[in-house]
Amino acid sequence: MTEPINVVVTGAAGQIAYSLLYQIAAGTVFGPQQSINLRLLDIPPMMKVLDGVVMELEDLALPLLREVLPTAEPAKAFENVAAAFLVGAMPRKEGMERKDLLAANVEIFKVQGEALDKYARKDVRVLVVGNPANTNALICSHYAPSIPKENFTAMTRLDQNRAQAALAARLNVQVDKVKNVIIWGNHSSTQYPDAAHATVELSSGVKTVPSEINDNEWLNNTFVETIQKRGAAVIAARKMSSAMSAAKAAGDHMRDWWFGTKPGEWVSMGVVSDGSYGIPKDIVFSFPVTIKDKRYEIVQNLPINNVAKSKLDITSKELEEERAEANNVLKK
Ligand code: NAX
Repeated sequence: MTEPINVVVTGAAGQIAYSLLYQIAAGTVFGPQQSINLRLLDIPPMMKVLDGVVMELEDLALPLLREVLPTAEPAKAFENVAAAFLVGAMPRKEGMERKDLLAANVEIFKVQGEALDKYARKDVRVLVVGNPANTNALICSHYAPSIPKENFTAMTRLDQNRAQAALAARLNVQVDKVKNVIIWGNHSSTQYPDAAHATVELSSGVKTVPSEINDNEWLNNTFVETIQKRGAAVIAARKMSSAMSAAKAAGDHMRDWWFGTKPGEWVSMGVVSDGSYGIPKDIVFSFPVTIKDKRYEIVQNLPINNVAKSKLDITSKELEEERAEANNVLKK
């Protein structure tokens, strides 16, 4: 067993963290040989709830789990962390407009970016889950200039997993037979779930998903809208937002970042745009990436047709607007 690494989860008393912490402690994210010191950050009113989470973590009796530190102080939570799951965020309340939500979150992610800059390892891998995840990741990176901006990512893996599952259901195959579906853009209803490059493994060989489904109307409209609105559908049914599936996706994202993608496969992650596919630079945009040695590369040269191009424009425009609103807040 290797030396423990420090891993921070923010929003640790919340519902996504409740499922995520088990995965981290059980070894499904950082591997079965990697022992973990957990740092649990939440806000002062949640400290009692967090005590209960700590008790349950103890009661898991998992050998990989070493120290567990519940705290409301970013300076302690981010001390020497190798990986950060930034799950905690200000939720949208009734009557709140997007810019109010952004303003509240800009403040949170500024503080956490500064704490990462000061206390975390310089090679820390940061995954932002809390919404608006893409723009929160951008702000966080901005306030942590000593950490490479490539180390800040936003989660669109839940959208990818949803898309993969929807395609597998439509094709009536096991979910892992479908590969390389892409989520482009923002983790919001403007995201573009794109099955154009996806493949499916059938007994007759590997085929492209569009040729097997053979229904452009379904692929361009029904499928896209179903994935865009899936989060809202879960809320309508459960009266709470996705948590179990969000936590699984966060674990998937970090595990692939840590251990790499399989040959011929890519995954979608919100990363700082380098201008690939004509996307404006310096927004956190979800691209297909391959990962090796804990470094990702944006998959290049995928053909983008006019339908796709117009959808990429919509979601990048929204991210530029979010960035402008965040900058306005920061200037005040
Ligand atoms: P909960 O409301 O259950 O938990 C959030 C926790 O964060 C609370 O315990 C709260 O006290 C804490 N928190 C608030 N401000 C904090 C701060 N400054 N520092 C530390 N902790 C703080 O929400 P949950 O369902 O766990 O969702 C968490 C976030 O994930 C939300 O922003 C949600 O919108 C977002 N999601 C993102 C997804 C994605 O794919 N990127 C999908 C699922 C989810 O909707």
